[in-house]
Amino acid sequence: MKLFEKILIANRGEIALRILRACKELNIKTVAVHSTADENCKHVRLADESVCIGPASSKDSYLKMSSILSAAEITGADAIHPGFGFLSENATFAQMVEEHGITFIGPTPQHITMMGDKITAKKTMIELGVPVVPGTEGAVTVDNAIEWANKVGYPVLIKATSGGGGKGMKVATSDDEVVNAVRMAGLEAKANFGNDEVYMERYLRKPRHIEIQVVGDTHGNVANLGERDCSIQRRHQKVWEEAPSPALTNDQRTKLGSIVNQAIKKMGYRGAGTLEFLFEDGEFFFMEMNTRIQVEHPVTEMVTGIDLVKEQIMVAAGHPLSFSQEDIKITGHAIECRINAEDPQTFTPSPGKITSYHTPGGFGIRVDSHVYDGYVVPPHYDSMIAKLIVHGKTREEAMQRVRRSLDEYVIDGISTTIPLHRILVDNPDMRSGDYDIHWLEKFLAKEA
Ligand code: MV4
Repeated sequence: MKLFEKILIANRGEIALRILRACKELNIKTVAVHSTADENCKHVRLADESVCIGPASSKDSYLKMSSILSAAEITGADAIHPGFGFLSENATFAQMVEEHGITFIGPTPQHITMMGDKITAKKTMIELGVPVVPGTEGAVTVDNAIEWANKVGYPVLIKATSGGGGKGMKVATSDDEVVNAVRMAGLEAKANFGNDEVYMERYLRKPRHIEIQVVGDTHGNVANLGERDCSIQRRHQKVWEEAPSPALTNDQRTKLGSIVNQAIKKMGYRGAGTLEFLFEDGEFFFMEMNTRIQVEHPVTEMVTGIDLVKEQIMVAAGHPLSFSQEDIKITGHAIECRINAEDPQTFTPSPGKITSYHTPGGFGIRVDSHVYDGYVVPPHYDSMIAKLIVHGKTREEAMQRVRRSLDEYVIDGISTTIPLHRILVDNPDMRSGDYDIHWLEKFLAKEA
């Protein structure tokens, strides 16, 4: 069966380069689309063709569906890879791409829509036998807030139906607080997502964020590639991710894996996806499903040896998965440090020219980045400029390798979060893997 002739990469930065590399290995031609601020991006230079799709502002370029579709038409691309962020979880875009006779490298618009609505996502998972966070089965309003909260049990967390990423979440600990919390959450949801609907869950106090990577094809084959522990976050931005989770037993992993596989198979899910869970006291609770490739996918690639972006492209072309669940063996340990162009203390963005750049190398090191010596980090986009991913036989070896490679990494001219990672890797809690979703914020508050 044949693959695509030419893929348009509807993204920028390191993930655009990551996708381009997969295309090259599959002998697929590439089209880069870029804003006027990104003509010097590495993937633009390496692509077979490039099209400028608009000014620096994302809403006039990377989010502009008509411009991206025009670029695909003009260059004769037969597929579009959306990467992450931007239009990657926009069902309207996925639909429009397909209506133009172009393949969207991702799930169906129906699956994107279903998982974009967090109430529907939870309902679907309940029906499929996946354990979810206890909570309301539908929307809550100011009128039934107290009644629901007493059924769910305090403390409760109010979340936006169209949300994700923590925007518009409110905790309430009593009847006194809950009505106002629902009102506030609704207002924030309306302002951020244009939809004021909210739902309610039992608030878990000290969970870990553990997510499962899944992939499905159009022939009914599914597999999971194990979990990633993404508990080390600041303001809902992941900072450090690792696989496998230091908190899971093999039994817990296998058991959740088979539940997830069954669910994904029944859904008829196609492409790569991630089920996000909270994990507390040995129990898993489904929160949300992401229908895209994620920033932290490399840690999974390192411990499984599977190229997830190639699999995405293959299954989008109608090929079966290149492996089955029995072929998946988790080998060693992988850690990813997100390197942002930010002040490591204040986290204020630090765009500008990189005056000297030396990446670490050697056994077990992978650097996914689009930047180079002399590159100017534009101020218009996400501040992540590189991902340092290490692999080791054991978690201990991986930690030593993180420290060693951070010490080798030179990025001059701008501030980066490398010094933060240098501190984290030597911290006793991090060394022992003893952390939850609040660990980093508490640590930073102590440091300040
Ligand atoms: C929760 C929770 C505790 N209990 N849900 C934050 C982002 C959004 N996707 C879900 N989030 C949370 N949901 C219940 N029922 C705590 C969080 C949360 C969090 C989750 C993962 C990683 C970091 C976090 C930081 C603060 C709160």
